[in-house]
Amino acid sequence: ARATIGLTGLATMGRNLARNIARHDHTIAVHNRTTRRTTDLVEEFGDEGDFVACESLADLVAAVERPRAIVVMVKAGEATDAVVDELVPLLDEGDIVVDAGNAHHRDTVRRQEKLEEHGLHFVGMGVSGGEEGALNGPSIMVGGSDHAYERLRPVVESIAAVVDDTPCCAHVGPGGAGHFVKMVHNGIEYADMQLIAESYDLLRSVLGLEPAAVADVFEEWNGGDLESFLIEMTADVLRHTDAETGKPFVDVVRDAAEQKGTGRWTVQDALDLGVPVTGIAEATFARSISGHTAQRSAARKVFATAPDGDRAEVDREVFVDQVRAALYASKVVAYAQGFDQIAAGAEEHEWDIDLGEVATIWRGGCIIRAQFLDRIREAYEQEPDLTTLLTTDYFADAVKDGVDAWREVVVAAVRSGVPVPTFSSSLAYFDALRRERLPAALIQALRDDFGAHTYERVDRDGTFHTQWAEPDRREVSVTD
Ligand code: NBP
Repeated sequence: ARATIGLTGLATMGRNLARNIARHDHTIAVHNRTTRRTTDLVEEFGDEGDFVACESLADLVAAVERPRAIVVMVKAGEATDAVVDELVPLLDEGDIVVDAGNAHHRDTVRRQEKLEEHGLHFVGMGVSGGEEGALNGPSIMVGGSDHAYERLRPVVESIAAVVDDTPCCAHVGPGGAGHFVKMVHNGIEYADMQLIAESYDLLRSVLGLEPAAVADVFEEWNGGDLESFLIEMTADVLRHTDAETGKPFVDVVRDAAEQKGTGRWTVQDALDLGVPVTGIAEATFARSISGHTAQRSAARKVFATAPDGDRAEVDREVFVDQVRAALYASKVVAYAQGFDQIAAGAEEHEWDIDLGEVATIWRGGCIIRAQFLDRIREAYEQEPDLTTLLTTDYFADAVKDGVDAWREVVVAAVRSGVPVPTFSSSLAYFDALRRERLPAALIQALRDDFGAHTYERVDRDGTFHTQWAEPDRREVSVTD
């Protein structure tokens, strides 16, 4: 055995991750179910590092130094189970299986428990940054035992993206913590992209700007607080022209967004945890609406003649800046909600996740990398048990400065018939949080009326029920 680490699953992600590992001077044993992928990798990129090509999983296991670390990078779900089941009898006590795919954290916990019975460690490793990140430095979120992380650390730290001399990888916690944090990362990515898409739609539909002009706006925004990989990429994509038709590329792409499921998982998980991640939820539903082509076409037929609303009369320069401020404020809300979910998940599963560290490792490598994350890191460094990011000085100022613009933009969107679900729901969340009294009081009263669900009072402790059906509607205390 001479390899430091083994990796099975050499499709797009696995192949690039293997090359990244080899380029950092670790001997890596590689394997794929279809051997062709293994031989192709070694033929094409063998000179990048020290690869040990293996034809079978047994060969792979035999090639790695003990305690072994075997990375599995296959299609999430059944394929992962199949590979893990095949690996288990080949391994020895103390060996480590690392699932680097996008698994659900509950599956990770299940696999961990199963492997524990065999004296094996199972690590759920979230890898963000897509194909390019896997090759040149992803953001890596590791979940599993301390022992397993110590074994993996030299490899993981060397292949991760680096920001300010800090590798973008961390042992975020035990159990499914790594895959959980990766899941919320993807949820935030949904919200971030939807906010960008709504901003683009507003600039185009309310101001009538062409995609190339919208690209100019995004490029300018990338020089300020909004500076991020996605904003930069938006400018680039909007400037791109379709080679075949000469039209703006964005106009030849079918407007039905796809989803592989991590956004949906995030929202489902948030519902279970009781965390209002409205930004992520609206972004997920917006993709879903876009894909409902039958409903969209039926509605277009019936409502074709309904007025779109009047295109709001706005000053171009003022409106562009208002959209920027609204985008930033909504983004603050979406991230604050995502971090709330991580905090709630950590508490629920007893994972003790350091939120500042999460912000730190998202600064590079991953899709949502942004300057903004430095501010989040600072906020959690100052106050690790922060109730909400929204109220820390920097973010509170951003929201206070932007709130008038935010309202103006939502009004202009509503008036112009442009759907901005994430802008408006983020604003609603902000307004709900800061409201002195919420109409939840009426909901409690109604629940007590139809279902005797009881209520609490603002003026004294205890739980009460009003006898609504009795003529005197007497209030009774139902406290023990
Ligand atoms: P895919 O998700 O397309 O999976 C293809 C790989 O799975 C191939 O190596 C294939 O082997 C193997 N495989 C399958 Br399918 N069924 C198998 C089985 N029963 N036994 C053994 N191997 C099996 O690859 P990917 O796009 O590289 O993604 C890998 C993982 O990384 C996924 O979990 C994905 O969610 C995650 N991820 C992807 C991205 C991204 O940007 N693509 C980003 C972050 C994370 P074969 O060659 O023999 O068919």
